[in-house]
Amino acid sequence: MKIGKVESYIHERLEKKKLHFVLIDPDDTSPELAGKLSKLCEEIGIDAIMVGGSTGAEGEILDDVVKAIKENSSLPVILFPGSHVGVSKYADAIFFMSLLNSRNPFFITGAQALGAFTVKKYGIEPIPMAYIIVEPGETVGWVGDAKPIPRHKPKLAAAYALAGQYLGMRLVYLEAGSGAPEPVPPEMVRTVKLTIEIPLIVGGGIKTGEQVRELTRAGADIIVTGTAIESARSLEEARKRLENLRKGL
Ligand code: 1GP
Repeated sequence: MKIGKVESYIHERLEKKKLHFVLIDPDDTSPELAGKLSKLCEEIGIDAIMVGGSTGAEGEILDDVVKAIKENSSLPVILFPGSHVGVSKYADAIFFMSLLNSRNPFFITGAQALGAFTVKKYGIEPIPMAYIIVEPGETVGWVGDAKPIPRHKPKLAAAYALAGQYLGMRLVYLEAGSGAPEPVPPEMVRTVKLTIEIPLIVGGGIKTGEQVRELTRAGADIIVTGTAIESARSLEEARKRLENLRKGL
């Protein structure tokens, strides 16, 4: 499978710097707000917008949010699906991800099989990604029936990440879960980064520039934040929070 436009864009940018993606969950964000947030993201230098969630991110609700983002910014929109229903024809790419440490085969290969023809029909660029859930895992850990990696067991995370790379996946995503009290431990990020040769994405519970600094220094190539701006009460507050996070890049 050849590398598509969005994946090339990610690689080109990674040659120069660490990246910051913002996650928008259509279940909590109206299309109008998503449009405004995406404009803000582009203004302050966010590299891509991810769209998805564990619950409710499907059908018209998903389509309307993706359309609003596309109308308001030129950033790539990458789907971050909770299952086969998280596909929208308006997106540029999809993290074609497998929850490697799920106990339920549906989240490892089942949803992927159910969604594959939809991705092909719509011509969305698939980017194969190993998705690994770390404690506490939050909603996605529960919904995805994960056996979350214990926070003090970095080698277990590295073993899954390397398995993902050897299975042909081209990105690894370490996920503490949206809204987690603490992000993935930097020590775990360091161990995984030393083990794999593909880009490492880290998300879940990242709230401060200091945490971003620790994680990028430990080896995270791409940082994902969602709640930080989702919970902001105004666009101004969202801007401030994003700018603070970006100081750590
Ligand atoms: C969740 O990693 C992302 O999938 C973002 O998490 O909402 O905690 O930033 P937050």
